[in-house]
Amino acid sequence: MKNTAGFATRAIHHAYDPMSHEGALTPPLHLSSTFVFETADAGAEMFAGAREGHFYSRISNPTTDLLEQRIATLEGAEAGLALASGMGAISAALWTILSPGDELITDKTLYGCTFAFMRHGLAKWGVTITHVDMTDVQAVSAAVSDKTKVVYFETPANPNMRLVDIAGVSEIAHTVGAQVIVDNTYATPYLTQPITLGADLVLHSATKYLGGHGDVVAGLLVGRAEQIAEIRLVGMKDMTGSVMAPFNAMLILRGLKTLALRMERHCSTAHQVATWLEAQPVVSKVYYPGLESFAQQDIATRQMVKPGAMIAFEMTGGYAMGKALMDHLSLIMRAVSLGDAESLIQHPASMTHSTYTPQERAAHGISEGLVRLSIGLEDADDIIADLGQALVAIADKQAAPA
Ligand code: 4LM
Repeated sequence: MKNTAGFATRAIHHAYDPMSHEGALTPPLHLSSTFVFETADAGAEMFAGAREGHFYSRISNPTTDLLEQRIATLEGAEAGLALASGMGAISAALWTILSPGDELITDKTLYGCTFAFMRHGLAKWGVTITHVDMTDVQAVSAAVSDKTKVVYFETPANPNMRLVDIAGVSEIAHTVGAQVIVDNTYATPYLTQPITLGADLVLHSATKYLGGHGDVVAGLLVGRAEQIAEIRLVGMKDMTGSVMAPFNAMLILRGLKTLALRMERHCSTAHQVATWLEAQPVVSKVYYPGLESFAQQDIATRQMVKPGAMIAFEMTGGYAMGKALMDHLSLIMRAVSLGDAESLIQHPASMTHSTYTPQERAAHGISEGLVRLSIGLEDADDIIADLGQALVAIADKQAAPA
């Protein structure tokens, strides 16, 4: 298969020839933890990096290797690395790159555990963490200096859907020699490929859309081959041991085969639900990059093929109303995580972003009343009907005499 094949074709076929595997259509699952050396010298050469091949599954494994090649081609990167979780990818990469005294500049909005890892983890080891509003490229320009080693952000950002101009911020970061790391979990490579826009490293919580079925926790990282090799041997092998299990790699390889199809459906349903939500009088604000009302629509059209399937919204009755809505839903599941076939709803301030203090949430633009909705693969009419019946139930309760 040619490397110029389309996204869906590469997601299904890239780097695998059944005829080299007894004709098996589906890539075999290699559970072996260790691999036999042909001779003692061959083993020594592998340890010295002078000979290619697998020798221990904390370093590499044929099943995870195939997944690493697939995610690299889908992101337009030289190489990929499979890790135990999204947090494993983040910590392995940052611990490899940063040293005490370095500065990491990051956006104000980050997934709660990423924020906690930086604030309570990296800072403890002498790394300066500077939060900047990266929706403002000028603010990034004013913040970077020769101490800045890494510029890190999510786009769209979890949970409030703020977008960061990947090309603009990358250009600024590179003027001071800093590396740009983008968490592409919300967009997936189907919608945005940050490497092609100037980013140096791209990571995923593969737990989400890439796996796609809510049955695996996993992380992926892509970038230049030399740097990925360093993160494999330092951040993954020695510092964190955050290795993806081969079985999980197989589940993600299966998920990737339908990524293009699923994203098309996720996006078209999300557009319908966001439009419906915006028309409800008790919904005061909807954050979805596909809506005319979305403040950064220009960036969305520039760097996203479609606006994705994550929606955040606020209600006129604040969190009390949001909670009542969540408790009256029957199809949409109350759960954290995202990107699954099932639509999921959660409250960032008390759940995924409870790692921030209330003061930090206020300073970082994460409002207490925000509700987050991950649109699944159910029929759009059924998702809307579930939200509609919950709104009616809340209104009935409010109208009922005490
Ligand atoms: C959630 N998120 O939001 P692992 N990067 C982003 C994420 O949303 C997450 C991670 C990294 C949620 C989990 C409960 C943008 C996770 C971390 O969970 O370590 O695979 O990924 O609901």
